[in-house]
Amino acid sequence: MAQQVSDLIVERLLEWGVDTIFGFPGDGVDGFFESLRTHKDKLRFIQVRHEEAAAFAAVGYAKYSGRIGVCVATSGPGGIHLLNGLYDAKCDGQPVLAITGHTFHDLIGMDYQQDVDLDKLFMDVSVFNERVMGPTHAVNCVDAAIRTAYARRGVSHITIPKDIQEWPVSDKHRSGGNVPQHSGDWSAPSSAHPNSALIRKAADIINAGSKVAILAGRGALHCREEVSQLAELVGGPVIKPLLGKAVLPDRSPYTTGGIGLLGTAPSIDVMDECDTLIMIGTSFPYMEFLPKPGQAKCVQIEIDAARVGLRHQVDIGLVGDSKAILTDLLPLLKENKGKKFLKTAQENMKSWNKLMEERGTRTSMPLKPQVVTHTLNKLLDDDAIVSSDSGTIATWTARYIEMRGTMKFSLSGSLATMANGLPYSIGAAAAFPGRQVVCVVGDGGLTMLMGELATLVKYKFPVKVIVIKNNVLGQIKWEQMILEGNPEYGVELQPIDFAKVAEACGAAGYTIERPEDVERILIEALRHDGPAVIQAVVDPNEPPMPGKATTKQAIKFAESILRGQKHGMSIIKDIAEDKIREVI
Ligand SMILES: Cc1ncc(C[n+]2csc(CCOP(=O)(O)OP(=O)(O)O)c2C)c(N)n1
Repeated sequence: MAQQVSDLIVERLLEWGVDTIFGFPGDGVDGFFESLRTHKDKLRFIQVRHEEAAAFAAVGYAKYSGRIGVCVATSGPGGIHLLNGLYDAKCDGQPVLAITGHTFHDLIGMDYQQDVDLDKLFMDVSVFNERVMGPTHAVNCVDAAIRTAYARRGVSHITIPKDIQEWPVSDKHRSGGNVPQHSGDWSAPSSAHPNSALIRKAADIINAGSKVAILAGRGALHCREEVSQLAELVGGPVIKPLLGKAVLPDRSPYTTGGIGLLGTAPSIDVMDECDTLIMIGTSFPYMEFLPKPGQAKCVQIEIDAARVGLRHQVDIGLVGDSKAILTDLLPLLKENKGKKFLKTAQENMKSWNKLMEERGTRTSMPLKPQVVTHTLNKLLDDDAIVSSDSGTIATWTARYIEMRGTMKFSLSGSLATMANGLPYSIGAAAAFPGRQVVCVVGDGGLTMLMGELATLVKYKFPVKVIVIKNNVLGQIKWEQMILEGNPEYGVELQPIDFAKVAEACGAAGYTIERPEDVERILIEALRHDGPAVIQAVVDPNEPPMPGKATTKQAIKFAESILRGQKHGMSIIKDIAEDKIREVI
């Protein structure tokens, strides 16, 4: 039975089905933590080592489970630390609730200890953002926060002044208009549905196309069957932006895999040649990889009307749930008999997969990062949950970790932040005990939130952290060279022995240095009954080559070498070797 305001909040969270909350304590949330303590049998608190990780863990939890992720932080600095993770939720449209403390209610604005108006600070990041004013406001705030986070797929924030958290439950100051128990704990799924005339028009456009391309993002993750049927009917290859990597298995005959700099060459060909584009649940940002304006007719299926036409001109926009819309659309589509466009894409994928296999099985030293992810892929369970950080690791993961079975995959999509990979895995392990949880991270990204290795140990989360150790901020090194034409600067990292760090935290630590050891050590580490860090010491000069390098990129690269890029000849040798292997 609720005694204080915080109890009302915790009990309402329980009524909404919240079972886990990630966070870090502080005097600004002492009252709330007392309620967490008295409800600990029903609501699990996962203590992380940095509030940013709490927010990322909540995003990972939301992304993988589809349920709201919840995090808590103290007033002032704790709340400020949450922000990057909350922006990740905002940018990738995930329902996350952040609960923070504020200073005493009657000292707000008086420069008192930790007097940061987090509700003002969080205005941009949140879709719902309120100060809890007392016991009769608390439940209304929780209900509105959770409903809004689900409905608008974003961040809700409630901040509770330190003393109000401990105010006794009472109706004494209830306002006349605030009818007791008027607020409901029910979130309605979106019921928007386009009318049948629009769906007919969309079908006509698709039926008139002879080279149909399908771009299926995170909004299509729940319609694998419908997307496969669509691809089969229209003979259209499916391209998957990274957040939609699990829409289809990577070896499905219908997909050409990823898009963008870390995508595949066959996807580039499909986009270059298509005459019709069907976009499903995607706001993939890099428009230069989409068909050129005027090249293709476009049907966009999208839950958020405001995003229709955001990246590409649209002939018909169908707003609503993609599964429901595809179910209505499929019976109206004519079968493309020859399926020539799809067959060509399938042939191209054979060559691409062969090339990836070549690059992933090199036995030369230094060890190539692709050899690690290529081998890891073969060893993963068919229901593994894999997270990646931003960096060259995203390229190695995108290209080598193949979705199959019920595997799930994510990374920080639109925000593209570093350091999310390990905390996403904490969220995944909390949501899915018993499933294999793995993250592939860079040495730069891991160092940012390395304390979370201790969190894995504390909660016995058997997460396997694969750190691709190149002692450099690899992605930026290559961007400086290939996109800017500059020699690398400010990107070298002081080497760290991550296996020893893991051991110091109480996890297992493994080191891989030679290609011939990769499989054996990965098998041993994956079998380890607990958290483990596997550091793979790799070639820092292995470039994350785009699916098709452009002349401009080659010129910029040459410029960087001429302007003094270190190890220029060794990099050229690596690239030349890759090219030679492509042609022989
Ligand atoms: C928080 C944050 N800071 C900086 C960046 C810019 N950035 C993107 S990738 C990257 C390098 C990542 O290095 P590392 O984790 O070592 O992975 P690698 O690229 O070497 O595989 C940087 C600095 C970012 N995306 N996020």
